[in-house]
Amino acid sequence: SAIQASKAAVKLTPTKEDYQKVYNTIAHILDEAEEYDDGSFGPVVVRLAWHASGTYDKTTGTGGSNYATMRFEPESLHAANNGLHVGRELMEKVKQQYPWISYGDLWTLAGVAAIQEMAGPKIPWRPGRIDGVASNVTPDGRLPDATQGAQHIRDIFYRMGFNDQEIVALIGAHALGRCHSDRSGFEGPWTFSPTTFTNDFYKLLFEEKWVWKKWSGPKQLQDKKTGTLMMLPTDYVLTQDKSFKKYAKAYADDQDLFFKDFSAAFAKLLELGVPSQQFVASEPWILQTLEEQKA
Ligand code: ZEM
Repeated sequence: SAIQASKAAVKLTPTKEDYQKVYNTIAHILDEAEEYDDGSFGPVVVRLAWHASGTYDKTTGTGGSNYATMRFEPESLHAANNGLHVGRELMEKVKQQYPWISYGDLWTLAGVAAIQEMAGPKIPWRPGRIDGVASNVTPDGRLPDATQGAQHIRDIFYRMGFNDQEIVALIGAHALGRCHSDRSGFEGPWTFSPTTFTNDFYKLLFEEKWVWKKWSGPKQLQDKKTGTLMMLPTDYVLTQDKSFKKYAKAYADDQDLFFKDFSAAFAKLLELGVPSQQFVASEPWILQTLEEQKA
């Protein structure tokens, strides 16, 4: 009918329910990993959301997740982003199903879905990012270099507007996933459960004895006991720097505190550089896990 035709032509603003559908599609795709890594695309998608957001510079207001500039060269080719084509290609499938979502919203929502589906805390999230153009790409060097020390970590994360507590909470995401020698040069997982979000990263940092790995690759640490776990030099700094250590110890001792602080810091990270008037909701939403929706 004419009414149906005109209705179809009206471009309706997507609702929270529409984004929950995208979340659900992402959640199912994360699980279709089979032979890939530890059986989940969750960790690489968390890293995609982080690298899409962590380019933010508070002084110039440039970078961040708003324009999804990692779609373009040279940002897609920056060494820090090695391997993230895996996450971007997965999200392309979702984009085809929901062409109305912006890439920035899609990638950050995927990070939220990955954390929540891997048993992590709820991450408040709302849409509003818009797609930018190639001239919006950020310069190389805005993301952290794992070979460096406390000063570098502070330089990078203070530039985004984070404090020491938030820095330590965010790096706890290394409970997830692994390093790949063909991506970063480093090798191995941080924890024994790389597809479950826990505070094990901090526990292991303090409970295990860490020794330098003897190999031809970049300097990294391994646990003395099994030799199967790893820490980056920047991870180990969290036990050496007085201020970082205070928070790392607190998160090792209190998983609830870590979940609460990680959620707040990660939600903040995902909104860096997005002008507040672009957000469609005045407050971020809490989306449900697949498990919760079964009830
Ligand atoms: Zn990471 N990270 N990261 N990180 N990261 C890797 C992997 C993952 C640093 C870093 O150089 C590396 C944060 C902070 C910092 C994740 C999440 C978050 C890898 C291995 C390196 C080298 C890449 C590879 O080889 O595939 C440094 C130096 C950081 C700060 C000082 C923050 C903040 C994160 C999120 C909140 C995740 C989930 C992974 C695992 C990716 C995967 O594919 O398994």
